[in-house]
Order: sequence, then C-alpha cells, then structure tokens
Amino acid sequence: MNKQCQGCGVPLQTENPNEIGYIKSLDQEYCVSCFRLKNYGDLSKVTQNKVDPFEMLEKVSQIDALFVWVVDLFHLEESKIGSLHRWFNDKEVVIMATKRELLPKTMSLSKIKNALQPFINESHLNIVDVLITGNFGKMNKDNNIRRLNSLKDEFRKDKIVFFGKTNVGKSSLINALSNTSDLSVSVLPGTTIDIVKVASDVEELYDSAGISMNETLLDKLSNETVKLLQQKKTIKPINFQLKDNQSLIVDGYGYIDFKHEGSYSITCYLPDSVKLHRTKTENVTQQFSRFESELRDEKLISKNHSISHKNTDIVIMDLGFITLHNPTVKISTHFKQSVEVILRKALL
Ligand SMILES: Nc1nc2c(ncn2[C@@H]2O[C@H](COP(=O)(O)OP(=O)(O)OP(=O)(O)O)[C@@H](O)[C@H]2O)c(=O)[nH]1
Ligand SMILES: [Mg+2]
Repeated sequence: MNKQCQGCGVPLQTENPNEIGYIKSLDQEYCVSCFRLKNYGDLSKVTQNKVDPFEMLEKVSQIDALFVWVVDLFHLEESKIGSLHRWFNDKEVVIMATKRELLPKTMSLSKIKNALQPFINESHLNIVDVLITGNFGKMNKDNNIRRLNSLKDEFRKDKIVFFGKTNVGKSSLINALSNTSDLSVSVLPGTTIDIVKVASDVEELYDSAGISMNETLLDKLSNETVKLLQQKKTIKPINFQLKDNQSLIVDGYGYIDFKHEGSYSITCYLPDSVKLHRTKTENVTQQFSRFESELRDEKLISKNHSISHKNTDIVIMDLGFITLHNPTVKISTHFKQSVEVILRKALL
C-alpha cells in the first residue's frame, strides 16, 4: 500500500507536483496541501474530496470496528445520510453530536436527545449510545473517551472508526480525543479524502472522508465566504417582532414573506456574518436587489409552505435556521437556486 498523508489520507506521490498527494521526498508525512494548511492556514490548496460517497461508506463499513456516526448539532438536517442501514445494518453505531457550544447553553440535554431521535428512528441502525461534544471535541472529552472505550470493550472491537457528512467536525473531534493535531481540519468541506489511522498510543482511531451526496451551497461560495459562515462561538439568537405582512431578507441568499394579520415573532439562529433586514413585503424585491451576493447570477426559487407545528424552524441549509413562533402565519420563501430551505419542528 502507498504511504498515506497523515493529515488527509491521500496516497503520497513524488512524481507530479500538480496532482494531489505530492511530496518532494518520501520521508515527509504530509502532502503539500496539508503542509500549507497546517503551517500557513492556506486554504487555496485544500484538495476538497471528490470521493464517491458510496465507495467511502462501503470501505468504512468493511472495517471490524465500533462505528461513530458524527453529526453537527447546529446543522442537523445537513448531517443526515439516507440508507445507512445498507452498510451498517448489523454493526454497532454510536451517534456523536458535535458543535454543542453553538446552540444556547439553556438547551437541555433531553432537548438535544429529542432532536437526535429522528436520526435513531429513520436510520434503522443499532444505535448503542448518543454522545454529545463541542468546542472542537474538548467538551465532555474525558467522559466521551471513557464511554467509547467501554463500548469498544463490550462489543470486542480494537478499532473505532468515525464517519459522517463533510464538515461536521470529525477530524477536529479525533484530534481532541487523541491529544494530537495530526489530522487536517479546514472550513472547506472535503478536507479529509480517505480513511486515516491516527497515531495514538492509547486507541486505534480512524478518520474518514466526509460523505457528500450532492453539491451544496458551500461548494458554490468563495473560500472567504465559507470561512465567514463557520461560526466559532455560541450563536446569538436575534428576535424580531413582526406585524401584518412583513418580509425578512437573509443577506444576498434570499428572503421570507410572512403573511398574517396582527403581530407574531421569529427568532433567527444564523452566523454573525449573515446580514438580516426586515421590511414590508411590498418593498422586499426592491430592497433585496441592494444586497450583494456571490450567487447574483442564480435565479430565485419561490415556494409556499404549510406550517404544521406550534413552533417551526425554517432551516436554510448550510446557513442556520429561523424559528417562527406562530402556526397561523403563512410563509413563502424566495431563495437562490443553490440555497435549500426546509421546515421542521422547532429544535429549541
Ligand atoms: N464551532 C465549532 N466548530 C467546529 C467544531 N468542530 C469542528 N468545527 C469546525 O468545522 C469545520 C470542519 O471541521 P473538520 O474537523 O475539518 O470537519 P470534518 O468532518 O473532518 O470535515 P471533512 O474532512 O471535510 O469531512 C472547521 O471549520 C472546524 O473549525 C466545534 O466543535 N465547534
Ligand atoms: Mg476531516
């Protein structure tokens, strides 16, 4: 087997500087792009995995291990993977939810576990435990290590393999659990490109390439904008009291029209860098045209939604979510083509 980069798992090669995995000499441990990322924070060379998600799931599931499915608590809908039972039907799987610190401290553990229940129900997997972490894997670290070890022993496994969608924080988490900074981490989805064993004397921990089923909003934006969308500290909820027909512009991504007589309120959980603007619906198209956007060439897709919960989240995939606290309000969303919007029962 070829020697692998210890940061992203790419097979290393000395022949072609323009191809992935290039190193000058075979005694180096990191490919040029991981070296530049680690030493200079240079995102321009990050390989960004084009790994076939099905091949990766196949490869991961072949390992005789305790599996850890990593999901991002702030981007829960984006963390879902369909048909996992095709690969993990007869395996023991732990769900590990990352980025806890982004959600309000007041969110109780039982609320978090409720929010994760659909993952357990819809996946049809043998989920043996649900663990919570945050702060780049440092939150609850000792407890999580203890629990993973005891599950590994209970199911007689030597290895623990982490998998999940791109950017959920797998590599950051494994670095924390193994007290290393070997694995490459970046704001760009697709940083890890193969299965990588982490050099830890305590455990056999394996990282894997993030699963990406289709192009997402993040693939369409510049590295600079993707960086600004990666929130590093607790999201500050922003409340709006609205009255009658009003609209909320979500930066250059799109806007939501609220149709109602009387007052109602919404709470926005979005990264600090996303600009919000409230306006009368009759003025919204003209006001929206003033927002700059890297998606300016894309057309707006309009959708009417029906509300079925007392409190509903309007999830703007890869950005965040907005909670509507009144089920009688009618909403229509108008977002750029690359921005997917879905509704769910409110998380908080
Ligand atoms: N706020 C916050 N951000 C995190 C946390 N963990 C990871 N991140 C950020 O999320 C982004 C992705 O982190 P990675 O560890 O590279 O995620 P990954 O799942 O390994 O990504 P791929 O290798 O691309 O599949 C980076 O910008 C990290 O800084 C966390 O606990 N909290
Ligand atoms: Mg990774």
